[in-house]
Amino acid sequence: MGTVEPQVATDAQTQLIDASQLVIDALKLNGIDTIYALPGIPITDLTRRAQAEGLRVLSFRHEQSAGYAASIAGFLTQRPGICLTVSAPGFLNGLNALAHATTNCFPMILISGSSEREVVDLQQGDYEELDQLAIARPLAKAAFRVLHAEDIGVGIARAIRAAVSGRPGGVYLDLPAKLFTQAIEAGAGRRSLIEVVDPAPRQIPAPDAVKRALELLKGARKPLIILGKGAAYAQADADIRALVEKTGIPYLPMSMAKGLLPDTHEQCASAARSFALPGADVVMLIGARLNWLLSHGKGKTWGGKGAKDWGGQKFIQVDISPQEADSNVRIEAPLVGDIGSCVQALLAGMGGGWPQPPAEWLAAVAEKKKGNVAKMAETLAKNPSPMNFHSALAVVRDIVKANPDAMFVNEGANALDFTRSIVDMFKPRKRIDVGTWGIMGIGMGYCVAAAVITKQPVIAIEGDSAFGFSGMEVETICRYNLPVCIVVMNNNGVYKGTDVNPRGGDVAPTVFVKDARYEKLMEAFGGVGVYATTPAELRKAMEDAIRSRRPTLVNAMIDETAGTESGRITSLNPTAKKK
Ligand code: ADP
Ligand code: TPW
Ligand code: MG
Repeated sequence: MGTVEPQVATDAQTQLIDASQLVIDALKLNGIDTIYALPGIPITDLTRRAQAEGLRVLSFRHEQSAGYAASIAGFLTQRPGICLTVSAPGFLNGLNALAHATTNCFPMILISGSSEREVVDLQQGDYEELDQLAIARPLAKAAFRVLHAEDIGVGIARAIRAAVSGRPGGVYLDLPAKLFTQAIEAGAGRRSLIEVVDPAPRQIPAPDAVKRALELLKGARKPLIILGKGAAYAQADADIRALVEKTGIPYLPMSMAKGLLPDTHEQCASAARSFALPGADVVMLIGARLNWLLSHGKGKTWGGKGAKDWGGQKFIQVDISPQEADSNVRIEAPLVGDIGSCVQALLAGMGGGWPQPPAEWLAAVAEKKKGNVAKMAETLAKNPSPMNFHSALAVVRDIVKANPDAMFVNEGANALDFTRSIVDMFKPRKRIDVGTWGIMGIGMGYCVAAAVITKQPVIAIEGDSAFGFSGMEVETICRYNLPVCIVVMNNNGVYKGTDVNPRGGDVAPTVFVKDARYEKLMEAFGGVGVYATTPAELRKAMEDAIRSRRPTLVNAMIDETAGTESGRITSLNPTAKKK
């Protein structure tokens, strides 16, 4: 193309420091050690220089994966995950993840190079012209642009604070190409950098709010606790466990809060969810929103008479966002603060002893749970041919139980819903999945970040459709030789592989190539590919992968008739009938 990358380096003789160096130094000063990136104009050199300066620069095949990796890095570390992209198309590819981070309350900073502001604003058709700042703003918690090298320190400090303070979210930082041609006097440049002090200040709840919450809880006859991914994010694991155990209240973990206490915990009511929700009289939400994933706190799920009817539960909501309460139903006792401080205040307010919930309620939940667990055990014990979701997931369940420190990534429809209910998690922040939007495409980006951050083996249970959204990143996984074991639950399509086009010709929109050999994709880049048609083959492949820590893709052939439309959320599909 003949386009020349800007090449401005630190000039020792004239004591100048250039913009790239200032960006790198500002990130390092704030403890950021990894960048999830995809190089190109105008940030190619920045990626090289960052690497040369000791930052880990993980280079992806698509910005969306880099962005998802950054977003989950934020969730796992409480530091903003940094995604670095080129202008217009690269920025837009990363934008999906930025919006995802904001929606899921994950701290992330999308840093994108951009074109000449003067040219963009006059719409004169610059290389990759796009008004990126304006486009990012509604999808981000905050959005900033730095025009001058001396403002880089402030720009990055503001981006970090915005990402991690209060309710975390995605922040956009716009760095125009021209910025990278600037250099300023080195001493002044260094002095302009800011090491952010206390980026996510604790937020102590008000004593009267604590008292109100405890009074409501004390009077409950059928209390229930719901733990959400905000509780997992907060890293207040021991206190949360202490609170749950001290109260003796049954609890339900939301998807990414699984393992905050082991799913096998006596008080875990997951297997009795559809009994506990409508049955409860007081519900304490800890870092969980009453959004669609909790049926908005209304309707039949909650014992309401109609879809919009409130079930009559009284809610305590522990959340850092003062605006969250009353978003869907009345919150009797909002408790605003960071979860660590709130849970500590609740524990302190309880004093020495605390009345246990009425025995009838506990017995009823336990009874329901026992029945459902027994039913599930029966289903899991079957060994049908072809293999179905249950017989495959019985294997995955054993493997996770034997490797509780492994990270666990999960996306798909049936491949998601069955996995979530069958595979127990034993430790906090191990399960990372489609999140608030139920998006496909997080898979391989999450695998890379999870492996790099935790150094633990990663198990990814992927629908065959879900896998396709980020499948090319198996090259990234192989390139960095990450201990990732991908299991593609291959049922030949979206939800199932049996739809038929009534007119003949093209196959139905939900159907893929039958018997596709996904494992060969992994072999193409030097990883291990396994074609598995039985639970025994699947088990061996997963055990080998975890033992060897070699990148592995197991193509698990699942009965193509086994799934249901949209998995568990068939009812949200406006026109589908349950099949
Ligand atoms: P889930 O999908 O698991 O139900 P949500 O994403 O809906 O969880 O809810 C997470 C909630 O946790 C958000 O309302 C967010 O404001 C809150 N949150 C995130 N981090 C913290 C924290 N450190 N302290 C308190 N609340 C937090
Ligand atoms: C970004 C819609 C939800 S689930 C799914 C799609 C396309 C794939 C389901 O098939 P899969 O799982 O993965 O093979 P299984 O086991 O049921 O066969 N685009 C985005 N996000 C979503 N959620 C969709 C489309 C969807
Ligand atoms: Mg499928």
